[in-house]
Amino acid sequence: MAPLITNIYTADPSAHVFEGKIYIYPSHDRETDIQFNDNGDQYDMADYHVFSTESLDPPAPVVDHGVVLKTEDIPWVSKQLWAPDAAYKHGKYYLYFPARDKQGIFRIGVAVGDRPQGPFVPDPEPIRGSYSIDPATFVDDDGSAYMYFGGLWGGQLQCYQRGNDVFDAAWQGPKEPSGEGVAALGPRVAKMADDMRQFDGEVREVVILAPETGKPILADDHDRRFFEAAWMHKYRGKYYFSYSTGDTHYLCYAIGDSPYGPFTYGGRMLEPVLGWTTHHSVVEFQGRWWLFHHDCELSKGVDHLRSVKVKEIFYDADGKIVSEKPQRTS
Ligand code: FUB
Repeated sequence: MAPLITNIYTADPSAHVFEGKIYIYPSHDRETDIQFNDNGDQYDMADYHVFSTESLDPPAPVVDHGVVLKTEDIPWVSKQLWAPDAAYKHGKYYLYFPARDKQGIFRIGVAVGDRPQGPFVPDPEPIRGSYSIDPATFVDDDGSAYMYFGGLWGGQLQCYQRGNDVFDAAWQGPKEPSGEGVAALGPRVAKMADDMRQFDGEVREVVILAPETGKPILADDHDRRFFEAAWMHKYRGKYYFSYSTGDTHYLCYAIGDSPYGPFTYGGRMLEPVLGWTTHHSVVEFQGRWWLFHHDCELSKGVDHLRSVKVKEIFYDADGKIVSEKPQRTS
């Protein structure tokens, strides 16, 4: 499958349907001399572009709307503009992004625009109470909005085991809890305030249950535990929380009845691709479902130079995500 975007390196695609088109909000990967490490220092991105297309099948040209936000414009940011997302509410578009603050701690910021392609004006401070990486914002049918976030190792989620307000520096780096019977750390969710620029209430931990035990997935279960790259979509009234397993390189999903969870592990959506990271979004467009993701084929395997791709996905009669269109017998 050919990359969708080839004029620059892009990763972590968050796709949305706005104004009848697909808009893609990716990270903008760039060349660097920083060597690969498990803290992710080589992902040294400094700006965001927005892309759009009118059709995925048949494919239409993908328009690069250019730089919509950059490090120098954001007063609180020191470096590393990682995986963004976008949302629409009350006539405004919101670009959410994680970055390191001047103390080197990841926070999540918001920038506001009038059009889906930007430009976006950043708030001068990060969202109060935000931390870690990979924001994914989901606006439910009743207009309530939620942000899912978090990422292990370089993403610093493991630094908050003592509470949302306590950054434990001893856990920095490629570390996470482990041990027999220890539950995996969950991603986080917060309801968004009506202005979409702050959290409305507490940050909660999301629980992902193992179907065979009905208990939280364990920390040592690296094939299924949450690592990073949260996404939420709704299919036939059920909430599908999807994510990357990081060091085992799967994209998985879990299904629940509430945007807060709990979610029960449902399976894999994508097997490992070329490159260490895997990250995605799921969107319905023109009556079909699409998985946006990235790999390193265009850069011939350079981990920090990724390219966005898209493939169609399907649901079977039980609501499981499958990669081939199920045969209908009736
Ligand atoms: O692009 C930088 C980081 O790599 C993202 O925040 C993670 O999800 C992983 O894709």
